[in-house]
Amino acid sequence: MRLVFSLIAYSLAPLASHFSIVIFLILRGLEMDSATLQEEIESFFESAPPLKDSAKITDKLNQFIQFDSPSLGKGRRVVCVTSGGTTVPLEQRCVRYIDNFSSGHRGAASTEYFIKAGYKVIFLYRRGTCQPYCSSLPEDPLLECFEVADDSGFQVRQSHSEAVKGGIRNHHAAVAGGLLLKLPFTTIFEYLQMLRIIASSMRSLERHAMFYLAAAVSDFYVPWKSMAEHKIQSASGPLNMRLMQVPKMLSVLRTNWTPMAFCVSFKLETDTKILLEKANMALKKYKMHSVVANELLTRKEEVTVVTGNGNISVRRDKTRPGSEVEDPLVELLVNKHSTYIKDASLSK
Ligand code: PAZ
Repeated sequence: MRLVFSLIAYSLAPLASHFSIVIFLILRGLEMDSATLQEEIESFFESAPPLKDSAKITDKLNQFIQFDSPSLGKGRRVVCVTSGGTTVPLEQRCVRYIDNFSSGHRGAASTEYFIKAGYKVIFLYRRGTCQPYCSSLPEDPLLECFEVADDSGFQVRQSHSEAVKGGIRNHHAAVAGGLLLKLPFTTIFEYLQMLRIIASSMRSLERHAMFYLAAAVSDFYVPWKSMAEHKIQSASGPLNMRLMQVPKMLSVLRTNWTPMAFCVSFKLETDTKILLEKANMALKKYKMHSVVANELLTRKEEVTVVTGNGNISVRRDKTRPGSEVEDPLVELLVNKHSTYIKDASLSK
């Protein structure tokens, strides 16, 4: 018997050393990957133009997060909703830029549903995109909603009075009640610097923090230092430009910036054949709690929430006029967030 064991052990020995080499190489590869990512991230932030008013933004965030009126009670949940697309400037004194498509509707509508569900929302949005409580207003609210009453004043047109009153009332209640903080960005540099500041302010909230990352974030950028200062001249012929890859901040957000927060990212594709596969990859690679997969043309009708426990299809309720897919989507994610918070208290 002993001989049999010895023979088995003897024959497995080379295999075991082979396995340990393979495991060693995988771990070493992962270590090097994360070291390279860390370097890329540092170099991105070091070379980015400094964020204007970063001290003011930090103060606003701290006040917003700390403020809880006694009637609201302690332990309120805070979600950071990102919305709209980031731009990539091609010149330092920017005339031309690359843009990422997003109207900001998803972020603005979701913000309203999160506030309804009792969350405080940090709305990190692209300047000029859709805003919460404005969906019933016409495209140019100032010019279309008001009319001159007499020489000394103007008034709301009857046709828009309900939309204007409702929008102003709800927006004021959310801001004055300490439930909504709006922070605008334009470029990829501003967006990522602000996201990092927000994450560090939300760190202390631990599991009560949520990220709902609906913004369309650039994958490629021109590093600030290698960017032309002045407007690029067309007289010199076709333009050759090397774009660097934007380092994937989702994994540092999850593992370093706010490791306890509940993180939901979005994946947009135009080819439905690869959508779920790409969303699954993002779920695993960036350790997201959920990834919302959506296709460009149907994004307002349905989305698929990809989780470690399977996929959930979420659709707009077509029987209700004016219903939005963000309504059941936010409801589902709020429930998942509650389970995530409860799981922690059960394991204590
Ligand atoms: O802003 P919007 O309502 O027009 O569109 C929302 C969206 C498609 C930008 C969003 O749902 C999304 O998928 N954001 C992530 C995009 C990406 O894959 O980078």
